[in-house]
Amino acid sequence: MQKRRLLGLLVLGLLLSACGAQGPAVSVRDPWVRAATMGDTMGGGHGGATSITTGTMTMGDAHGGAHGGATGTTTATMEMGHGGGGAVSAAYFTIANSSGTADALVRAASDVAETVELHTVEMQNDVMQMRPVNQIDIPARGEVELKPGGFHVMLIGLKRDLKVGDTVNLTLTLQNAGTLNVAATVRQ
Ligand SMILES: [Cu+2]
Repeated sequence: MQKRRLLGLLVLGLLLSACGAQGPAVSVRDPWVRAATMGDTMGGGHGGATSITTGTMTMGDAHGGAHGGATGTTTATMEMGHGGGGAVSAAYFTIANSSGTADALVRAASDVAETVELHTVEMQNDVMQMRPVNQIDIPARGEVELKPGGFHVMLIGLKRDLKVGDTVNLTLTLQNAGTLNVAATVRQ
Protein backbone atom coordinates (compact mmCIF):
# COMPACT_ATOMS: atom_id res chain seq x y z
CA MET A 1 0.00 0.00 0.00
CA GLN A 2 2.69 2.40 1.06
CA LYS A 3 4.83 1.53 -1.95
CA ARG A 4 1.96 1.97 -4.34
CA ARG A 5 1.24 5.40 -2.96
CA LEU A 6 4.88 6.40 -3.31
CA LEU A 7 4.88 5.16 -6.89
CA GLY A 8 1.71 7.13 -7.55
CA LEU A 9 3.30 10.29 -6.20
CA LEU A 10 6.40 9.68 -8.30
CA VAL A 11 4.36 9.27 -11.49
CA LEU A 12 2.31 12.35 -10.64
CA GLY A 13 5.51 14.30 -10.06
CA LEU A 14 6.91 13.22 -13.41
CA LEU A 15 3.70 14.16 -15.17
CA LEU A 16 3.67 17.58 -13.56
CA SER A 17 7.29 18.29 -14.39
CA ALA A 18 6.72 17.12 -17.97
CA CYS A 19 3.80 19.53 -18.27
CA GLY A 20 5.89 22.32 -16.86
CA ALA A 21 8.64 21.68 -19.37
CA GLN A 22 6.28 21.56 -22.32
CA GLY A 23 4.00 24.47 -21.51
CA PRO A 24 4.94 27.89 -22.79
CA ALA A 25 7.22 29.59 -20.30
CA VAL A 26 5.99 33.00 -21.35
CA SER A 27 2.39 33.86 -22.11
CA VAL A 28 0.45 36.99 -22.96
CA ARG A 29 -2.90 38.02 -21.50
CA ASP A 30 -5.43 40.53 -22.77
CA PRO A 31 -3.50 42.04 -25.70
CA TRP A 32 -5.02 45.21 -27.14
CA VAL A 33 -4.12 48.05 -29.43
CA ARG A 34 -5.43 51.58 -29.26
CA ALA A 35 -7.68 52.56 -32.15
CA ALA A 36 -6.14 55.06 -34.57
CA THR A 37 -6.83 56.46 -37.99
CA MET A 38 -4.29 57.46 -40.56
CA GLY A 39 -6.32 60.56 -41.41
CA ASP A 40 -7.10 61.74 -44.90
CA THR A 41 -4.19 64.15 -45.22
CA MET A 42 -0.51 63.45 -45.26
CA GLY A 43 1.81 65.40 -43.05
CA GLY A 44 -0.82 66.53 -40.63
CA GLY A 45 0.33 64.32 -37.85
CA HIS A 46 -3.07 64.84 -36.35
CA GLY A 47 -3.79 61.15 -35.93
CA GLY A 48 -0.55 60.67 -34.09
CA ALA A 49 -1.13 63.61 -31.83
CA THR A 50 -4.59 62.35 -30.98
CA SER A 51 -3.30 58.91 -30.02
CA ILE A 52 -0.63 60.32 -27.78
CA THR A 53 -3.00 62.80 -26.18
CA THR A 54 -5.34 59.99 -25.20
CA GLY A 55 -2.50 58.16 -23.50
CA THR A 56 -1.28 61.28 -21.82
CA MET A 57 -4.65 62.10 -20.33
CA THR A 58 -4.40 58.90 -18.36
CA MET A 59 -0.95 59.90 -17.13
CA GLY A 60 -2.17 63.39 -16.32
CA ASP A 61 -4.96 61.93 -14.24
CA ALA A 62 -2.59 59.67 -12.41
CA HIS A 63 -0.38 62.58 -11.50
CA GLY A 64 -3.26 64.88 -10.78
CA GLY A 65 -1.77 67.53 -13.05
CA ALA A 66 -3.48 68.18 -16.33
CA HIS A 67 -0.90 70.81 -17.14
CA GLY A 68 2.07 68.47 -16.84
CA GLY A 69 0.25 65.98 -18.98
CA ALA A 70 -0.42 68.52 -21.69
CA THR A 71 3.20 69.62 -21.75
CA GLY A 72 4.25 66.01 -21.95
CA THR A 73 2.10 65.52 -24.99
CA THR A 74 3.86 68.25 -26.87
CA THR A 75 7.29 67.06 -25.88
CA ALA A 76 6.54 63.42 -26.58
CA THR A 77 5.17 64.28 -30.00
CA MET A 78 8.21 66.34 -30.85
CA GLU A 79 10.59 63.77 -29.45
CA MET A 80 9.05 61.11 -31.61
CA GLY A 81 10.44 63.02 -34.54
CA HIS A 82 8.64 61.02 -37.17
CA GLY A 83 8.60 64.03 -39.41
CA GLY A 84 6.26 62.51 -41.92
CA GLY A 85 3.21 62.89 -39.74
CA GLY A 86 2.64 59.17 -39.78
CA ALA A 87 -0.04 57.98 -37.43
CA VAL A 88 1.00 56.10 -34.32
CA SER A 89 -0.63 53.75 -31.90
CA ALA A 90 0.42 51.48 -29.08
CA ALA A 91 -0.11 47.90 -28.03
CA TYR A 92 -0.59 46.79 -24.43
CA PHE A 93 -0.77 43.40 -22.68
CA THR A 94 0.27 41.54 -19.58
CA ILE A 95 3.19 39.21 -20.19
CA ALA A 96 3.78 36.41 -17.68
CA ASN A 97 6.82 34.21 -17.17
CA SER A 98 6.05 30.84 -15.55
CA SER A 99 9.64 29.64 -15.64
CA GLY A 100 12.20 29.89 -12.86
CA THR A 101 14.48 31.99 -15.05
CA ALA A 102 14.09 35.68 -15.71
CA ASP A 103 13.25 36.54 -19.31
CA ALA A 104 12.87 39.74 -21.30
CA LEU A 105 10.85 41.06 -24.18
CA VAL A 106 13.56 42.19 -26.57
CA ARG A 107 11.70 42.88 -29.79
CA ALA A 108 8.21 43.38 -31.16
CA ALA A 109 7.03 43.42 -34.75
CA SER A 110 3.73 43.97 -36.54
CA ASP A 111 2.66 44.23 -40.15
CA VAL A 112 0.42 47.24 -39.41
CA ALA A 113 3.30 49.65 -38.76
CA GLU A 114 6.49 50.70 -40.49
CA THR A 115 8.40 50.70 -37.22
CA VAL A 116 7.73 48.95 -33.94
CA GLU A 117 9.57 49.93 -30.78
CA LEU A 118 9.51 49.03 -27.11
CA HIS A 119 8.83 52.17 -25.07
CA THR A 120 8.50 53.27 -21.51
CA VAL A 121 7.12 56.48 -20.05
CA GLU A 122 9.00 58.38 -17.43
CA MET A 123 9.10 61.72 -15.71
CA GLN A 124 11.90 64.02 -16.84
CA ASN A 125 12.07 67.60 -15.57
CA ASP A 126 8.42 67.41 -14.54
CA VAL A 127 7.41 66.25 -18.01
CA MET A 128 6.11 62.83 -18.93
CA GLN A 129 8.13 61.50 -21.83
CA MET A 130 8.22 58.32 -23.83
CA ARG A 131 11.52 56.80 -24.63
CA PRO A 132 12.62 53.59 -26.35
CA VAL A 133 14.04 50.81 -24.21
CA ASN A 134 16.20 47.90 -25.34
CA GLN A 135 14.15 45.37 -23.46
CA ILE A 136 11.36 44.90 -20.96
CA ASP A 137 12.42 42.55 -18.16
CA ILE A 138 10.04 39.83 -17.00
CA PRO A 139 11.04 38.36 -13.63
CA ALA A 140 11.10 34.60 -13.00
CA ARG A 141 7.60 33.44 -12.04
CA GLY A 142 6.41 36.98 -12.42
CA GLU A 143 4.69 39.24 -14.88
CA VAL A 144 4.83 42.72 -16.34
CA GLU A 145 1.86 44.80 -17.38
CA LEU A 146 2.22 46.99 -20.45
CA LYS A 147 -0.35 49.74 -20.02
CA PRO A 148 -1.03 53.38 -20.86
CA GLY A 149 1.41 55.56 -18.93
CA GLY A 150 3.99 52.77 -18.68
CA PHE A 151 5.68 50.19 -20.85
CA HIS A 152 4.11 49.82 -24.29
CA VAL A 153 4.79 48.55 -27.77
CA MET A 154 4.87 51.63 -29.98
CA LEU A 155 3.45 51.26 -33.47
CA ILE A 156 4.93 54.00 -35.63
CA GLY A 157 3.87 54.84 -39.16
CA LEU A 158 0.59 52.96 -39.40
CA LYS A 159 -0.07 51.29 -42.73
CA ARG A 160 -3.82 51.16 -42.19
CA ASP A 161 -6.57 52.44 -39.92
CA LEU A 162 -6.97 50.53 -36.70
CA LYS A 163 -10.69 50.36 -36.04
CA VAL A 164 -12.35 49.11 -32.88
CA GLY A 165 -12.83 45.35 -33.17
CA ASP A 166 -9.99 44.86 -35.67
CA THR A 167 -7.28 42.34 -34.96
CA VAL A 168 -3.62 43.31 -35.02
CA ASN A 169 -0.99 40.59 -35.20
CA LEU A 170 2.07 41.09 -33.06
CA THR A 171 5.21 39.00 -33.04
CA LEU A 172 7.05 39.20 -29.74
CA THR A 173 10.61 37.99 -29.32
CA LEU A 174 11.70 36.87 -25.86
CA GLN A 175 15.30 36.55 -24.81
CA ASN A 176 14.83 32.95 -23.63
CA ALA A 177 11.36 31.78 -24.60
CA GLY A 178 11.69 32.45 -28.32
CA THR A 179 8.98 33.98 -30.46
CA LEU A 180 5.34 34.47 -29.54
CA ASN A 181 2.55 35.36 -31.95
CA VAL A 182 -0.24 37.41 -30.42
CA ALA A 183 -3.55 38.56 -31.87
CA ALA A 184 -4.43 41.89 -30.25
CA THR A 185 -7.88 43.44 -30.36
CA VAL A 186 -8.29 47.09 -31.28
CA ARG A 187 -10.04 49.10 -28.56
CA GLN A 188 -10.87 52.73 -28.03
CU1 LIG B 1 5.69 55.25 -27.18
